[in-house]
Amino acid sequence: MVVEKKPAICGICPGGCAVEVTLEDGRLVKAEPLQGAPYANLCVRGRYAPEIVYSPHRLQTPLIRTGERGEGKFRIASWDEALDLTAQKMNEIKAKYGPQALLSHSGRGAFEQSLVEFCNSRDSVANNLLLPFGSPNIASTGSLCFVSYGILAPMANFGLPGAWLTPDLENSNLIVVWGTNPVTDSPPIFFKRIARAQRKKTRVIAVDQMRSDIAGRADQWVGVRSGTDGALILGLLNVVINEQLYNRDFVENWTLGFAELSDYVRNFTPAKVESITRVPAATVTALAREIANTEGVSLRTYTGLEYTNSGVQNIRALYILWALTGNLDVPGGLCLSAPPASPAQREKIEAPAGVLPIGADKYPLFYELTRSAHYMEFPRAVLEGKPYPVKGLLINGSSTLTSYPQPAIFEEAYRSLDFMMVIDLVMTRDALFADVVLPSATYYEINSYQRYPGYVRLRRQVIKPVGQSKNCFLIMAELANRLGYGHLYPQSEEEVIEKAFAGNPGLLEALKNSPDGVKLPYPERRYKKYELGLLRKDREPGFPTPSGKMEITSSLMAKHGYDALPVYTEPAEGPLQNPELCREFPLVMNTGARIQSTFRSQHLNVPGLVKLQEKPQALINPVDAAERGISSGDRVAVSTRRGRVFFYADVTEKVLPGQTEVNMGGGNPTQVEAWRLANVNDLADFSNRDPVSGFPVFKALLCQIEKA
Ligand SMILES: Nc1nc2c(c(=O)[nH]1)N[C@H]1C(S)=C(S)[C@@H](COP(=O)(O)OP(=O)(O)OC[C@H]3O[C@@H](n4cnc5c(=O)[nH]c(N)nc54)[C@H](O)[C@@H]3O)O[C@H]1N2
Ligand SMILES: Nc1nc2c(c(=O)[nH]1)N[C@H]1C(S)=C(S)[C@@H](COP(=O)(O)OP(=O)(O)OC[C@H]3O[C@@H](n4cnc5c(=O)[nH]c(N)nc54)[C@H](O)[C@@H]3O)O[C@H]1N2
Ligand code: SF4
Ligand SMILES: [Mo]
Repeated sequence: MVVEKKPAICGICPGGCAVEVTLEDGRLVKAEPLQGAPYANLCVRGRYAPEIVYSPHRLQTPLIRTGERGEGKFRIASWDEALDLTAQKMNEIKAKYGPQALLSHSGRGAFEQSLVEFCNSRDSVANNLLLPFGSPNIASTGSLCFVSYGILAPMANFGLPGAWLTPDLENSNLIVVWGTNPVTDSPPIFFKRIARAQRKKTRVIAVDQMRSDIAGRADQWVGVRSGTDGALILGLLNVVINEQLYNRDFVENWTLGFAELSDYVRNFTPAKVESITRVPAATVTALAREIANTEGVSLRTYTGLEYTNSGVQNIRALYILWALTGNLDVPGGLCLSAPPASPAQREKIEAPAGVLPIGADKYPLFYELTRSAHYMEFPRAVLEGKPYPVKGLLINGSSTLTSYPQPAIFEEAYRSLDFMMVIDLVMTRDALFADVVLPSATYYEINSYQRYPGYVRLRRQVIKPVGQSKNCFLIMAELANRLGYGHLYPQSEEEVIEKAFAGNPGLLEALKNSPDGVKLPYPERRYKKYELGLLRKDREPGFPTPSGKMEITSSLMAKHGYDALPVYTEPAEGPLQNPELCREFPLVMNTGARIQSTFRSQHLNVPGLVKLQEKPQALINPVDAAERGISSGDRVAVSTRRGRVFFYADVTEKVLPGQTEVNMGGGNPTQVEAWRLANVNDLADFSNRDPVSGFPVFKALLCQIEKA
């Protein structure tokens, strides 16, 4: 047996951790962290790489549907036949209904670096393949992830995307982690940095609806009712303004709308905030004082605040709190830094003129800033022909029927399509509805590259593609070829790499000779860039907003008819708005806080990982469990107005009394039974959305839990 060990990049998710792999006769048997290398990590999923890449559930060949949609009957096809059929059906739809009748959706399986750099639209993570075809309808998981916190809120406040906002954790005197659990980030870079700061005795506060991993490790956990962070933040602002703890110079010189904000927050007294958020009034006051009086407070937030009725506004309020307390772009604070530009040489791909993507009418700010279609509007387009009919769908690396609310509505749309194609590693529920299913290789099976902050590596193929699977970049490029515009995309892995470093050929040479990667010069950190003219294109001081100020009253929001102030809206389905409903469904329901062993719907068929948590859980406080005669491990029915799904109880003080956290990810056909039958999104609400982002309210709903 030939045993070989070599450095590699983990191929399980786009995190790009540096690993050392062991191969036995060319077969991957082990992945370990690459000792001493930058970005050496190995999360629990990465450790099970061999089981994941050689899973018996991997798709081996292209498939063409022979049964009814959803039935799961397919025949094996050749790549030529499957791709020819796809191109033919796309052209048929174009001839009959126009190119805009085709829509694409890309997801968490499609974030590999080369795809991101060559196939994504400039403004979002949506794949741009359909733009040259003539359709503006490129959608992605941006319709329910990242865009609120990463684009809409920071653009409205600062005129800058969230990629610019980087917490200066190393120099902080206080780190606040709000609505994110960096322990499950992939790779866990923020967690490592926070843990390092904790070893240096930096204080950490976590604001979370439950005692998450990071809250458990923090000095203080502020437990909040899901979806009410907006009220809490306005309460903190109330204290900061009343006690004049804000940074006067920043307010006077760099903000728009401070007077209106002062007026608005007057109602959010600590006592009132307690009644809304469950955070004791004394904690509200103390937290406000601590954030305002500590020099250098950094903030890390992510998805926890995105899924409530005023998600975008709440996140805006949070960033405003940081700026007003003097913690924006100062040592140890929330800094503003331009992400490094990519030297990749990609063709210019423009959106077709004259036709807007679906969703642009309902979510105009989302459209203006992402230039992509809103997938929450897909069922309306297919089933009602509004704003115009959509007849064809291409999905790459996404499991929409486990990730979108009320999947039955999406299934009905999929049944009504003229054509549907899915590219994935495994047979997803989506794929059951597709006419053509194409097998993707994992990132362990491809050649590419990975960029990190201050560092870059080549991704070298570790094993040959499993079965007939292919690099999904090349699948896209080949499809473009058949549609007559292959010249817009690199057509081989060599060409991908060549073009990725076209702006810096010396770097490519260096990379070829250094399997552990190359360190890049890292720009020196400069603070208060708004004073130095480093934020605006015209080099004038200020922010790149229409007023040049940080806009507390946002002109971008106002332009599209939204409140200019970061106003709080009570969850549409919550105990205060719906006391009637609350009698039947008394528990505040949160869904989808990450667990270590899965990545959204993925890996729930990998024995080693499933063993870590065999069943999908509903977390319930001992007080609520006792009232219902529920013990840990019991099978329980979780019901909402929309439906009833069975989970397994975890009785724990990690959740507050009256609240529950329900696992997300179940519902796919290849998963182990307990998970396959537990799609939490059957309980979510398709119509209940944040009107600015269009994101579903996944984390502020009402439910009942009963022993099954
Ligand atoms: N109720 C509730 N719903 C939620 C959430 C929640 O918190 N609560 N979270 C939301 C969030 S943040 C997100 S991002 C979405 C998840 O959005 P999705 O994109 O649907 O996420 P996954 O379930 O990870 O699906 C990714 C798919 O890509 C496939 N895949 C993996 N690697 C590759 C590859 O290399 N190539 C190809 N072609 N495919 C690959 C996987 O097999 C899997 O089927 O769910 C959202 N839904
Ligand atoms: N292992 C693993 N890693 C993943 C993923 C995965 O599925 N598994 N998913 C990936 C994806 S798609 C994404 S988008 C990122 C997301 O990364 P994160 O945003 O860090 O996601 P979570 O780990 O769920 O952390 C969100 C936290 O917000 C809390 N929360 C929920 N609702 C509220 C609320 O209303 N208020 C407050 N204050 N807190 C709230 C939850 O309890 C949870 O602790 O993670 C990525 N990394
Ligand atoms: S975070 Fe992603 S890239 Fe890193 S070890 Fe885990 S699965 Fe692999
Ligand atoms: Mo996500």
